[in-house]
Amino acid sequence: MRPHPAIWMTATSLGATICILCIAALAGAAQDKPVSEANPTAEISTQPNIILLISDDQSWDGLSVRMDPQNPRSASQLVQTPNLEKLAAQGTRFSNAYAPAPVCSPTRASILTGKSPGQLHWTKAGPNVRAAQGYKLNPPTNKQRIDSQESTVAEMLNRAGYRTAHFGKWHLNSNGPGAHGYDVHDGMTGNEDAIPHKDPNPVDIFGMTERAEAFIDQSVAEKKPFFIQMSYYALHHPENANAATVDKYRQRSRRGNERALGMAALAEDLDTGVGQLIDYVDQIGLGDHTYIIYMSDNGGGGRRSALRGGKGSLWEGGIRVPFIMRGPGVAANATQGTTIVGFDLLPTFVEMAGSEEAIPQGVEGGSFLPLATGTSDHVKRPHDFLTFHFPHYQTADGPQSALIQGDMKLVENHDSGEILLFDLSSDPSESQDLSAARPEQAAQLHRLLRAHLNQIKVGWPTENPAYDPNRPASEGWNPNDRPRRENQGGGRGGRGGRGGRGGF
Ligand SMILES: [Ca+2]
Repeated sequence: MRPHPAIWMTATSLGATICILCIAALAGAAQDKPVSEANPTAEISTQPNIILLISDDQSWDGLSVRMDPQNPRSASQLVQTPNLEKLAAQGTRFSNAYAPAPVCSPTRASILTGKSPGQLHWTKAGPNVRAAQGYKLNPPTNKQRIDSQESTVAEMLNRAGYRTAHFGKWHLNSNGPGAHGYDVHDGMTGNEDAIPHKDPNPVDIFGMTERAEAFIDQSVAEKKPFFIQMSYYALHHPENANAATVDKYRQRSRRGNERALGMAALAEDLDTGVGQLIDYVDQIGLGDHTYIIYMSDNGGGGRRSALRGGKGSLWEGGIRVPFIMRGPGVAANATQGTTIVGFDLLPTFVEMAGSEEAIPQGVEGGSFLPLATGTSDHVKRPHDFLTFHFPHYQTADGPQSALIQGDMKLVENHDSGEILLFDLSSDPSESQDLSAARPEQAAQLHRLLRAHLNQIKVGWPTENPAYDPNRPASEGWNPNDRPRRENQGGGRGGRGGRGGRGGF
């Protein structure tokens, strides 16, 4: 049973009072002032704390929380995530939240800068294909570097007075988190750094929690607001899941293979670690004063997914992700259907911090804080649509671009030249292409997509002069990242490869 929001409010208010009294007692002793006269706001920053929790490769329907309460397929039947159920009861879930990219690093670079991966020219996580590998199109250059002149969200919060930390997977090269505004961090880590962490600390979930708690303690001691980004390695390396959790899922599922059981178990281990951190925040009385946001870096997908496609494609399964937040003024047990995207986080956090600093030029996102607190029904961005650009071969669909405006989504498959149109409000699994029935709308959205991508100067895939349609493309360039032509990842949605499940 989910806790009633009112009960939680009472509990955290009590915790907050106790904590404030503790801090005030210390301060009061120093100032020789009765505790009752101490002003709590003088002891705890008036700026709220922000904790961003990012899971890795977790599907929109990969939690036991329904991301869309009206859609029973929007939650996993197998995985149990009781702490995220609690977070959803305490806060607002966003049913239509998108990762900026269908793969890891581009999403992370986008969150950091507020700009889309297409604009950053960082659109692929793993190695790019080359002309010699025989694909029809050559992908554009993939930068894989954050320019030092980019103003990151951590730098902006830092300048607004925050202590900032990054724990877990960085995966962005560029001299590590310390070079981009994070005061405390784990270094220039990647997926491989999770491998040594096994039961009882699978993929460092609980180690990350401990370091975050220590960072919170230090921030409280320094009387500074904090921003923590928890970039979990989970669900990578499911073989590292705690043995007891795997046993539980072996009992729950008779048909799952070891990898599937490991992933389900690791999702629950992650939920446990997330729950411990949130509980700590509440126990020390910062619950009312801290925004907590949970999302995934890209979709997962799979044969039983409610959405079409998966990681490495711009179908909903690749980019639509779980997204839950709670915090001061955020409605409890609420659902928000307005579309948001990962590059909205920078302007959102800057607004949360009350920063006066101007949003950097080129930022494509807007703050969704007014949406979460019910003071507006839309996100104020430079444009009233979102674009996605993945000009690479990773799944059977090949290079794609997409645009979402309102309920409508347009997908362009560059290899085949197909243009597809979907109404996501009635067809979230993208099973019904409306482009033939609504050619004018498809043409108009396609023009909008192309014009915007040209405006932000994305790299386009180009014709491969060495392409021979009678010779199959080589798939040996990366065993973890090759297209999987055999997959039908879309469930009801039909075609849509699932994409590489390896290191990216
Ligand atoms: Ca990922």
